[in-house]
Amino acid sequence: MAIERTFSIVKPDATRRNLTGAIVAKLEQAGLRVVAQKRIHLTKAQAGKFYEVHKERPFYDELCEFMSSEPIVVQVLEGENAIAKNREVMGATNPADADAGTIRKEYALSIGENSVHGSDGPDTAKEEIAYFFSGLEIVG
Ligand code: RTP
Ligand code: MG
Repeated sequence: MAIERTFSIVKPDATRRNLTGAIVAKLEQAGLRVVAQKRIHLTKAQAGKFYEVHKERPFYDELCEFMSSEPIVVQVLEGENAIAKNREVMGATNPADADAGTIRKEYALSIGENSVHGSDGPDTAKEEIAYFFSGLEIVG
């Protein structure tokens, strides 16, 4: 199995409730390694660019407001099968549908304020990592 990298965000609902450490612990326990990490506060325009793929969806404006409302923690995770593994630990988008033990089941407040983001494939992982980190900031 190849070692992969994926992009992860601890969203504002989680940073606000002081859950960053608890969420990172779950990712680490699943075998993912944090190889880059920083705390930032996005502008609405920066959030809009990140979520551009959703710009026609009814929740787009609300999502961009939310993601720029308070600081977030952005990170690069590395490990075997990291993209799928991260999505597995995160759980379903809607916490009501998420499996027991997943981050969203334990911590998410709603389908919108759902505590974490994770890349959904190799191409988006690469793009999203490059949007937030320079090569020098990623230390494997
Ligand atoms: P993410 O991109 O954040 O990792 O989440 P995801 O793949 O599980 O979900 P996606 O369909 O890509 O949606 C991106 C984010 O938009 C918000 N959302 N709100 N109000 C709604 O119906 C709704 N649906 C999605 C969530 O914050 C979701 O994570
Ligand atoms: Mg997504």
